[in-house]
Amino acid sequence: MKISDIKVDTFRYRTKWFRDYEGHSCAGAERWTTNNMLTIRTDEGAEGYFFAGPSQGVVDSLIKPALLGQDPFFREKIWQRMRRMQKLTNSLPDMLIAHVDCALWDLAGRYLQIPVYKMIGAARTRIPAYASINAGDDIPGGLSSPEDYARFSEELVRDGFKAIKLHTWMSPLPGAPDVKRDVAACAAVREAVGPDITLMLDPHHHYDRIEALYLSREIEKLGFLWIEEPMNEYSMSSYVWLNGKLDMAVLGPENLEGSYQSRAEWVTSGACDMLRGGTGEVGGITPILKLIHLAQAFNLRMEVHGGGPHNMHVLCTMDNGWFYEWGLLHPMVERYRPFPWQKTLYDPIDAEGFVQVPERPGLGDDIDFDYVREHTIDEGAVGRGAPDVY
Ligand code: XYH
Ligand code: MG
Repeated sequence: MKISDIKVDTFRYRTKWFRDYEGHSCAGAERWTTNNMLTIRTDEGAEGYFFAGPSQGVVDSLIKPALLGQDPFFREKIWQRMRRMQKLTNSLPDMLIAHVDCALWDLAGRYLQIPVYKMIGAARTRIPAYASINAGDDIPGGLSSPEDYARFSEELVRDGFKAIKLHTWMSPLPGAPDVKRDVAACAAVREAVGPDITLMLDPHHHYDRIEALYLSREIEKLGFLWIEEPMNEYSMSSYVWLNGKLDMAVLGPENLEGSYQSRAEWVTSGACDMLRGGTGEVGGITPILKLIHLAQAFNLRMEVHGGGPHNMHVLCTMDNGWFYEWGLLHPMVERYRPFPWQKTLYDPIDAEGFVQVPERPGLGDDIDFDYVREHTIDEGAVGRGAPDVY
């Protein structure tokens, strides 16, 4: 079987999410935006899909020359080929490689009629989820104060969550960031939900060492499980420094480039107690499996960043990570609804706060192909793609 075509459908949908200029997800008035459906097809008619994929221009100029005519089961060969191509182009970041890799896993699972997690080797079918609260804002009734965070956390506990992670106020929001305000939000949430709910913090990502240490020590007193990305992750020695001063776990790196190789350096340098990386940031399912195994070799927990089908499947192949990240969540955006291009919600949480992996073949996304067809627009009108709100 050979890869015979790679296509991108850009389609419109309505959403209450947008991104500020630093890239953070924000809630606001409903508006139109666009998303891409990447389809990889073979000469035998097998197909695999991924959403938020690259534009057709990148596919035509970079992905097609590397993939057309290849056996789609040679995922490792294809992944290493794309990785090598990165050296001489800036149009192929790890996130784009991830989209191609995930579509290839989806294709293989659909062709073999087996869910991806079983194709890899299953460890579990249910995962405890944490509610991942969106970054703060200045919207009354939104996430504009510690009290807002407290009220919203109580709602999330009523929804079934046993664990909650806060993203606090970030630049470019006026007045942000502010470590004291972050601590106030964390204290208000702890007070509201009590001692039995697991709490984590993912604050502004560009604090300096002193701010990061102060914030970490304060939330350590509040019984938080981990601090995530309080400083720029390119400075690994800052994280070695911070980690050496805390009892609480430092989780990272989330957004660092370099996939499993840069993360291996964090592990051997003692920059984190728990490893981080999402299927998207590290370049796909193929490389994240290497990271999960690396973490296992060092007796480390690995907390996968983000939700969605691709992350759910890898989480079900591992026993060295706690949580599925359910988010992002905001009090003014309806919760637990599928995206318009999905017929059913991929990851409903049950009364015990768990999500269950779907048994459909491949990545198991219940795609509404009619919706995509009816809302497809011309290439050239391509926007920034779907917000990362899984
Ligand atoms: O808003 O900066 C942010 C967060 O970083 C968010 O986008 C992201 O999904 C995350 O870090 N989750 O853990
Ligand atoms: Mg994070």
